[in-house]
Amino acid sequence: MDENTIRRVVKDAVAEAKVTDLHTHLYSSEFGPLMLWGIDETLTYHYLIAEAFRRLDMPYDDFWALTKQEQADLIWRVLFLEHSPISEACRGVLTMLRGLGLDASVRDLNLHREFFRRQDPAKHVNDVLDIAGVESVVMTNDPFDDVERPLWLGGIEANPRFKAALRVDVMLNLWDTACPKLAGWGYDVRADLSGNTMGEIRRFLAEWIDRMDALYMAVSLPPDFDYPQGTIRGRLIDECVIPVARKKGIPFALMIGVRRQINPNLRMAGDGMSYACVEAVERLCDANQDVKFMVTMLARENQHALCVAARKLRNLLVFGCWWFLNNPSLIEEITRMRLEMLGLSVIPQHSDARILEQLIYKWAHSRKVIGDVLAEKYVDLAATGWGVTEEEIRRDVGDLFGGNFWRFIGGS
Ligand code: FIX
Ligand code: ZN
Repeated sequence: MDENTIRRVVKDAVAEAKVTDLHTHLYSSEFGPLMLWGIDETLTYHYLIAEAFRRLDMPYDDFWALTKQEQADLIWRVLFLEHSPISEACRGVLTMLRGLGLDASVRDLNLHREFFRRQDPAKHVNDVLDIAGVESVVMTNDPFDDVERPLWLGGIEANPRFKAALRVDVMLNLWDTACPKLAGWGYDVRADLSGNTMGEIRRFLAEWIDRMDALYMAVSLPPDFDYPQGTIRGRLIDECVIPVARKKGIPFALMIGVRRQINPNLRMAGDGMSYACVEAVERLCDANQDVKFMVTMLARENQHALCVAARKLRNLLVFGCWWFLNNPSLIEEITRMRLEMLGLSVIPQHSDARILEQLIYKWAHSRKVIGDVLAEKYVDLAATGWGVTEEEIRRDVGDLFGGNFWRFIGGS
């Protein structure tokens, strides 16, 4: 294949790839109020709230007292009408509208609202996944959430394109909150972790993995996360999460580097980040080589060392350009580095979408960048005399956008 043909083949393969989106905060329509969708939810996404407050001088509480629609109107005004919406999160809203077949040049938000009012949520879910080229998404499922928990206990049957992941943040990061709740649900646990506590937590985790059919367990962690540690979190990881991951044969996903609530006035938009310790990931993966770990880190400065760690530890799967890294310039840099250091044995991206329609823009934008980087790599490869074929390119692209994940977790 000549260079132009390679670029076209890669572009087509990436555009047509059916994605498994391994970390989102989405829910299907069966979850009722947990499913977030539509233009007002999209405009009040926490990425946009953070950006809007840079343009607002109103007291924080006045903003939070507004209805969702009023908040969306305000964000639309300050971020889209009063200044050109060039940030990644703003551009994403417009890519999303265009992807849905709407006129992205329309300035009147009410015209867009009309479209969303006409949609039936259950059908709309599948339509949006199809438009985004997403085969399935993995949710973030929290048994400590008072809205979500009863739905699972009631035997909810979710849209089969929505897979579960058991989120263990409350247990690992807020033990003082988790312990009394577990006790209230009948588990014999104690605040100081004595007695039957560890066995009971293992029972709790195993029961919820079965109930949700969870593909993996997951946690987000602060930058000072270390391993091993004799702290409550350290002990819970060693004596509960890892043994259960081992027994169930499912990975433990760690998302490292978030500093929660550096400005609590911004509520969910108030989280920051910092540089974290890759050596902790290395020690964790080395000490537990029979357990699979999926890791993403929030600091750009951690990405190179994380690649090196993955070169040494085959039970470590590096995934995604998380949150503040989910911007074209950073995805490009990080994807190029990962392909150069780890070949095709990575998962270049996840969406982290919270609002259904974000799948459209997050995947459109990421596909473009990943496709360009990948094409460059195949062109370089062809220049060595190694003949690349369309079949091989499609195989590789399929692995990056889903196959690697399913193989890693031991599925089909
Ligand atoms: O911990 C997480 O899963 C983070 O992705 C979220 O907490 C964060 O708010 C987010 O939506 C980032 O994209
Ligand atoms: Zn997330």
